[in-house]
Amino acid sequence: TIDYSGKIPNNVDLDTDRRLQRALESWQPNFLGWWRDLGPTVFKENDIYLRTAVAVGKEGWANFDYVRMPDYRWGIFLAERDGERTIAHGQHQGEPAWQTVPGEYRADLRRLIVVQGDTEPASVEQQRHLGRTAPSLYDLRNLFQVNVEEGRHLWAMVYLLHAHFGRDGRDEAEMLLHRNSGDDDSPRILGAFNEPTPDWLAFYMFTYFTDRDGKFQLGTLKESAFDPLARTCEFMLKEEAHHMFVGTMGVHRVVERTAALMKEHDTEDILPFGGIPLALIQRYLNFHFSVSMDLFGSETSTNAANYFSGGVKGRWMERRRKDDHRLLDDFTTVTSVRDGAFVTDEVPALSALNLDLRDQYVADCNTGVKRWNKVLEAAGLAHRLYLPHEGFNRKVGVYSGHHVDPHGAIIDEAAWEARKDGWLPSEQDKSDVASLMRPVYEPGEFASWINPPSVGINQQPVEFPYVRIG
Ligand code: BYC
Ligand code: FE
Ligand code: FE
Ligand code: FE
Repeated sequence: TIDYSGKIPNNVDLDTDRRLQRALESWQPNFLGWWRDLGPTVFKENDIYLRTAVAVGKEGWANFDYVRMPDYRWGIFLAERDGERTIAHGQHQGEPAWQTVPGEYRADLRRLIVVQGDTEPASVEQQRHLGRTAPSLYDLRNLFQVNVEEGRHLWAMVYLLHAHFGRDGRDEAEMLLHRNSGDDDSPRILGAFNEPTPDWLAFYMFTYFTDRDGKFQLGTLKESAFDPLARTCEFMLKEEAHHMFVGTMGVHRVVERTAALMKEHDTEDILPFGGIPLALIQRYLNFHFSVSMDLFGSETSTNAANYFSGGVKGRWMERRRKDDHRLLDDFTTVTSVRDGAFVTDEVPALSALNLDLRDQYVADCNTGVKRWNKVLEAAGLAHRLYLPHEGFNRKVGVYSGHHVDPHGAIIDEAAWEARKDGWLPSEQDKSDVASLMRPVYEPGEFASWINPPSVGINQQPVEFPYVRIG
């Protein structure tokens, strides 16, 4: 269970380490200042129906109640320690998991924790204006739930930096609040986290595709030989499940509404009837999928090989894999573009672990697309959504520097420039979506472009006042 008696809720016995406690307590006001300045711009004083972690076990870890966001109890929650845990992969396979950071892996671990930590506040910054235009109180509450949990994920990484990386760790923790999404001078580290999230369609796509990168990266860090990191990520993944839900069901409800309007008016052009056209949804999907694919790094990466061999990062579902978990003699194939054509090369499996993870991610992304297409099918429509080709709109890895259309045709610069507005959200698309983004803040009412959910949060009715207005 979690100790809520001190300034910082935790289940790591923070009160037994005064130095660490003081260091974190002096970082806390910086965090709160950042939340005030760069967190949600509206509803700062309202009661929001939020869940807070009360324990980390399988059953009943969350408590739901009204809370004002600045009073949210952000804290440090690690999954329970398994004293027997051994390292599952790499050259230290079978050895006990590390409770402290080995000097040899200090730089790698610090880098991974910093990159992970950087994404969490970035997403809060990206989403800070969305409270002005939510399609319902239910959705507004879900936005804020995601925001406070991303804030807590920052705490999770800051704890590791303070507890295990000394002076450097404290400096890195400061920098996590200093870099800001889209900032000209000190932007966030990874590309997708400097893109704006201007509207609610972008928000659902972001939580579907970009939070899902989080799910998969956390899944690999959950396998880390560094046990405190593994345990932190294990608990973060429980919170992450709700972020996946927000994305999957958000897009689902938009598609339901779109399908209904297409049938009712017998046209694809449903914008005049207050709906989001399917072709526009596809362009948003194309964008968010492709920038999220970039988050996996290069297909072949010596960083990734070293992380795996050293033990600092595993693979998705490492312990369920049926190989030797060392991969020293294994090969795999990587596709790239050469002389205007796709080619496939054999490479050491160790070098292609970013691709291994990305392929798992793509398979998972497809589950939602199938689900959304069932909505279209049930409505008797022939249209379908799809994931664009893996080479489409890529800035990182083997496809960067080439142009591939969503269907997988390699095209030249001129063709790309001429046609990209049909594949990616255009300025017109963004202003069309913006024109629909009017707040709907009566309990149980929903904007014209989205269906209500079938059930509410925590068994409350859909018309429950999830945010108390006025
Ligand atoms: N943008 O060797 P490579 C989440 C850099 S999301 C800019 O292929 P590696 C969340 C790379 O840093 C999960 N730069 O890279 C979601 C490297 O730079 P250096 C976040 C990029 O290391 C929603 C160089 O290019 N967690 O939690 O194999 C809301 C060479 O690349 C990008 C993690 O990412 C990019 N997209 O793989 C809230 C886990 N991609 O070293 C939260 C930790 C690559 O040459 N991170 N570069 O200066 C990692 O495991 C790895 O750093 C990466 C990159 C997978 C990101
Ligand atoms: Fe997160
Ligand atoms: Fe998330
Ligand atoms: Fe070693």
